[in-house]
Amino acid sequence: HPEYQYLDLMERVLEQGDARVDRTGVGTRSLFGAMLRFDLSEGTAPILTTKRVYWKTAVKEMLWFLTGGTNLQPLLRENVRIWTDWPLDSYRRETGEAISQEAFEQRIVEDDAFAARWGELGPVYGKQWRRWLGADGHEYDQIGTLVQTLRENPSSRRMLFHGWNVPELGQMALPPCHMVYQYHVTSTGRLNCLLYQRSVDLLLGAPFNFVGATALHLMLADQAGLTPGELVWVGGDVHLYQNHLDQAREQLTREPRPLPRIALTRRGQGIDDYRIEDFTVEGYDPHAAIKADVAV
Ligand code: DHF
Ligand code: TMP
Repeated sequence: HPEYQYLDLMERVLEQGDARVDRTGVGTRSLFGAMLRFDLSEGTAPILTTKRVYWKTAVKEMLWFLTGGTNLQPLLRENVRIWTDWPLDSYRRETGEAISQEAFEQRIVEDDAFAARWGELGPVYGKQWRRWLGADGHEYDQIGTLVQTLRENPSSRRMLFHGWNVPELGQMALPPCHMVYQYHVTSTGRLNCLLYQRSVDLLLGAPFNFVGATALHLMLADQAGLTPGELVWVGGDVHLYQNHLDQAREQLTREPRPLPRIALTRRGQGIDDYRIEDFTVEGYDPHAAIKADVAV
C-alpha cells in the first residue's frame, strides 16, 4: 500500500530524527532527504486514510494559489482557515490587541480595508507563480508558460515553476515550503511531477501538500491533453514537532485503507477555469481525524 511510504517515513523521523530547537521554539525531530512516489495513473489519489484529511481545503488552497492571490480574504470566504495564524500573529504583536481567531477572521471577511491591511501574507506562492516580478519590470506567469510548454514542447526539460524569489523572501509571511514543481511527459503522454519541499511538517503539512500537488497535476494534465502519471515528492528537512509525537504514534497504529479515487468532472477552458465543484473524490473511508496544534 503506497501509504506505508509515508508511515515508514514518519516512523523513521520518530525513532531516528535528530532533536533540535527550531524557528518556532516548539522543537522538532528532524531528518534530511526523503522521497515518496505516488502513482496517479489509475485514478487513485494520495489522500491519507490513516487519518481524515480535509481534501477540499487542500484543493481550495491550491485553487487560491492559482488565482495569484496572497490575501486571506478569499480563502476565508471559502471557509479555509489554515493560513489565519500567521497574519493573526502579526496583528496581535503589532496592535497588542488580544483578538480571538474567530473575530479576526470575521473582520477580514467583512471589512475590505482591514483585510488589505492585515490579511496580506506578502508575495507568497500565488504572486510568484503567476506574477513573478523580474528585474526588467515584467511580471512572469510561470504557470501560463508551463501550460504552454506542456502543450507545445512536452519533451522540454525546462518545465518547472519556482517559489523561491530571493529578493522578496523577507516580505513573505513564510518563505515557500513546497518550492519547486517540475514536470515531465512520457512518450505515451503521461504527465509526471516532481515536487521539492524544503521543509516538511510531516503530521500537518505534508498530507495537504500531497493533495494540492495532485489537484494541480490533474488540472495541468487536463489542460495539456495528457494523462496523470507519477507524483514524486522529495522532502528536505522532514520533521515532527515535539507536540505531535503522540499523534504520530497514534497514526502509526492504524492500518491503511484503500486509497480513494480523484477526478475532474469537467474540462476546464483554461488553467484559471477550475472550481472546487469540479473535483470528485470517491471511496474515501479514512480513520478518524487527528487533532494537533500548528507551530506558528
Ligand atoms: N507551519 C507549520 N508549522 N506547519 C504547517 O504545516 C504549515 N502549513 C502551512 C503554513 N504554515 C505551517 C499551510 N498549510 C494546517 C494544514 C496545512 C497548512 C496549515 C495548517 C492545519 O492546521 N491542518 C489541520 C486542520 C485542518 C482544518 O482545520 O481544515 C489538520 O488537522 O490537518
Ligand atoms: P520554516 O519556514 O521555518 O521551515 O517553517 C515552515 C513550517 O511549515 C515547517 O514546519 C514546514 C511547514 N509547512 C509544510 O509542511 N507545508 C506547507 O505547505 C507549508 C506552507 C509549511
